[in-house]
Amino acid sequence: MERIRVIDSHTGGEPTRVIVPGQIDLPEMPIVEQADYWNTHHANLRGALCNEPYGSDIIVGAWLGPSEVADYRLIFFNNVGLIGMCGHGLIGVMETLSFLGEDVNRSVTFETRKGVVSAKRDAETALTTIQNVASYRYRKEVPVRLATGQSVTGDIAYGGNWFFLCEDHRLELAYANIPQLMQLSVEIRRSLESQGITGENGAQIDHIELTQTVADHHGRNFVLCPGLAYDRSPCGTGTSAKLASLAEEGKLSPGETWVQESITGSQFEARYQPDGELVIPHISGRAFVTAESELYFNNRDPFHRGIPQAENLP
Ligand code: PYC
Repeated sequence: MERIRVIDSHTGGEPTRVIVPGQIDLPEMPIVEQADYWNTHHANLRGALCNEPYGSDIIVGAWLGPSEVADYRLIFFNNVGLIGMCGHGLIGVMETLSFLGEDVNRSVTFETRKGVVSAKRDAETALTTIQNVASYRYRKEVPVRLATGQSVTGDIAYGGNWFFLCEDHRLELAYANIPQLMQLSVEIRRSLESQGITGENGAQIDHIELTQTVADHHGRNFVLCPGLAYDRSPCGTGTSAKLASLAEEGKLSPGETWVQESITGSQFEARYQPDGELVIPHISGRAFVTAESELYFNNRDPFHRGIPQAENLP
């Protein structure tokens, strides 16, 4: 029977499941190829870690390994495949490394598929601040027609993943409205695909971020993730995309704090420093370890590879 040790945490309500390092060796190759190898050769295990009955489709998984350019190599994944960068996940990884006895009260570097990022966890406050990949707004106020007849507009921005940031959705971003928010976000994503609206170089926009201003320098969001679960946290890469849009609009200056609140009420504090046309996001949040487990995969169990999720949009 195969056994895998994992540490679970949540960041602002959104779970991260870290495979305890050293259990799964991947062939030495550049990170993009190595991540593809993990995604294809270990697809069953990836699915089991992020699907019922072992977990659920809201889990973001993390594999850590050796890197030649950073302290760790870090591959993020979920129930339907790989995730480029993951802000809440990086905060969860830092909390997990601290739990495992690593010194993370220093700048720790991680090689991700989208570039090298870094993070530091303050030992006194347990607050982790990440420095994300360079982020930017690609297109402003792009109109999208929905099958329902409604039209919405949104900015297309990159924050380690591609986002469509929509403010004119006409829904209240309230927990009670999650079914309607889900329906609209899925509809927007489907429409982006059918109308061929993409990120730069044809990149798929696989995150939809509905936004709402709460107060000066304070916004709320609802983020639909690639596996069609919504982010319980304020979404680190989505917050980075938002910072890029705000910076382009001249609504947030370098070093000023933006409070990004999630649909569950959890918050990140975010700032940026300019880098030419791009912004370098700094995002602070807290994670908590929820479990240290050994998962048993008994091949006589018909669900030992999880209950598969639909790979495509419904
Ligand atoms: O925090 O960047 C994030 C994220 C991406 C998908 C889920 N969370």
